[in-house]
Amino acid sequence: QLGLNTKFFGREIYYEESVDSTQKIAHRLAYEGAVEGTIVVSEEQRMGRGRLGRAWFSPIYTGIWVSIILKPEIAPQQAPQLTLLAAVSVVRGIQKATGIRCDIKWPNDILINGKKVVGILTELVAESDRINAVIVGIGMNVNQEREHFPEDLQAIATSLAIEGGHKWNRAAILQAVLKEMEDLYFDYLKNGFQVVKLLWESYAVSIGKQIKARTLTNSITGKALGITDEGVLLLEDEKGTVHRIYSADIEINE
Ligand code: BT5
Repeated sequence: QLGLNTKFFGREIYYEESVDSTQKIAHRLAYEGAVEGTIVVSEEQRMGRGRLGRAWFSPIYTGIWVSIILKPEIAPQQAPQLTLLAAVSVVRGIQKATGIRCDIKWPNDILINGKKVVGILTELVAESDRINAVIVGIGMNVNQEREHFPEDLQAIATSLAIEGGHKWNRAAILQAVLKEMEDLYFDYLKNGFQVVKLLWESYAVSIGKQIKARTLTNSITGKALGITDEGVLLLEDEKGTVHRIYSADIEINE
């Protein structure tokens, strides 16, 4: 019913009206042995989640709340690459479907005019050092008006309708994003991370800028040099020391 033009992504589709979180369902399906490319889409999430236990606002009929089950043969430390791959796919899919150009802020934010329009959450299903599945969750604000967002989000969040001036066909955007992601994913499995890395760098707004990275334990200010082949952010502080940032929230200062 989503009219997908992909071969593998969406081979199995779980389409729901309302769920706690599509991630939660995808985890269960992965545990039960779901095939690669299985997707879970819901019209609403009652407990949509972001990173580090944060909430993801997922109101009914206005967004695209989707989780994709992947089964790449990669090491756990390569998993951040899939977040970047998803980000590139989202930017390209949105551009194809709507003509709207988005930026990427490391690691998982998609922005338009500095406001967040898409969030990506990559979670692993792993046993000891082996990955059984990677669940990529994508939350896209499509048809919300500004007043649909809770007050605390109005200053930092936006939607494609707000930016584009009219509502969009959500299925068409999902199709475009999944098509980009499938193509890029199979290229990645075959040829490695380089193509994704180059594309990612071309959409990234944080690279070369002064940023502040807040990790769970501390905060480091410096210049974002780029990303490594594993998708780790390299940050050079005032003393010239280069830090490898695996997970953080980034504030761009310049
Ligand atoms: C993310 O987390 O950006 C990952 C969001 C992933 C959502 C998808 S939807 C499908 C799948 N199922 C789920 O349950 N989750 C995934 P993070 O970087 O931690 O950002 C979370 C922060 O973004 C919140 O603390 C808010 O400040 C802000 N936020 C919450 N909802 C938002 C929204 N709809 N639009 C923009 N910003 C939002």
